[in-house]
Amino acid sequence: MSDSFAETFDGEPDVVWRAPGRVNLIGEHTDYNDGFVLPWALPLGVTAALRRNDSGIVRMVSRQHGPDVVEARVAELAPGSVRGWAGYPAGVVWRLRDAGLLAGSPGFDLVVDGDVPAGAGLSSSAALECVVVRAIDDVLGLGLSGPEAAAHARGAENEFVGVPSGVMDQMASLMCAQGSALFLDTRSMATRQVPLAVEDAGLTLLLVDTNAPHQLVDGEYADRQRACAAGAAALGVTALRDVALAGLDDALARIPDDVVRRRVRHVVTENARVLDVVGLLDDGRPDEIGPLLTASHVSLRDDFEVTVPELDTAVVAALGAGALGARMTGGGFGGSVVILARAADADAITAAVAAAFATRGFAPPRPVPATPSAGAHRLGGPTG
Ligand code: GAF
Repeated sequence: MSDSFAETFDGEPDVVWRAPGRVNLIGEHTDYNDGFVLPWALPLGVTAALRRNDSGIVRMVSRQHGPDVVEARVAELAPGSVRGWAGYPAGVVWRLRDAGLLAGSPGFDLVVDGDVPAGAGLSSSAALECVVVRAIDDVLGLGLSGPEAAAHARGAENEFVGVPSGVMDQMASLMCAQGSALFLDTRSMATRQVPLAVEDAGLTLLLVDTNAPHQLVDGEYADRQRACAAGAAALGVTALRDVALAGLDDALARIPDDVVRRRVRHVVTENARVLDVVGLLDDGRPDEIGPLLTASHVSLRDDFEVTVPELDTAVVAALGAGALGARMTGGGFGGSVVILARAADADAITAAVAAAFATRGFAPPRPVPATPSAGAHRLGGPTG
């Protein structure tokens, strides 16, 4: 990274950071309902080389979108003022500026390089936001906590770029630890690392990008947020997190709108499934979580209606080839599936998914490396 930085800007970066993409094991569309999530960090991510300059200008280059340098005056940043990939780092700078954290009006020279496939539901944008937050935090000595850094990264995405989301992806990118999933309570922001030692049980977790084109993602996501808010309002609770599974039938009977009722049912049952999966992993029984993963997919398909034929086909094909459980992961409307399998069945399952896609005339699916990896970390200073 120092080489590409020097090619563009002359000299060395002050710091080099890396932040990963994520895959969510379970807990989908729960994070904007004050609920529970259980993501882990991918070995894929975004690396950023950053140097403070004192020009008051942020200069940004992406190895995936180069060679043009995108420039913006820090003082003039406003939502929508920088578009495309550079909107994410510019949004982070805007957010930190508005929080009063950029005293002395610094600017930054930034080179980013990423390998998280875009549009695969694996949080390439969160990785980009988070690596920039951490690099600036480091250079300026801000001392941001994980949740503070995540709030700034999410703020950049929601308010500057204008894409709605919860906080799961940013927390995962910042706070996951190697070998573990991150159990996050998005209400209290309490976190706990849950070891994902599935290999010890002869199991493996597969990740497959369906390559399905995203459709209407932003509008549909915001629509789901509105339905959940309507459900909470109808039930007189702060968030759907407050609806207990034991009282779900009574709660559903008080919601007149069928669509809102089904959205509520997904969120309440999904939160319970996360807790059950965490309990089984804590007990050393990872071979028993499969049915919960599959139940999550069915709920996302039938009640939350965020799957597409490619996601459903991948899940059915994986289960038909012996997977213990399978589900879509991320926001849906395309993206990836996560599959729990016996290690010995992995190749047959991957082949079965590919064959099912060929039969349906879908673009070939793509296996993605998914070893549980470290959250955001510093790679180095001038020599990094
Ligand atoms: C997307 C969002 F960015 C997350 O916050 C989360 O809501 C997820 O969809 C669904 O669980 O990745």
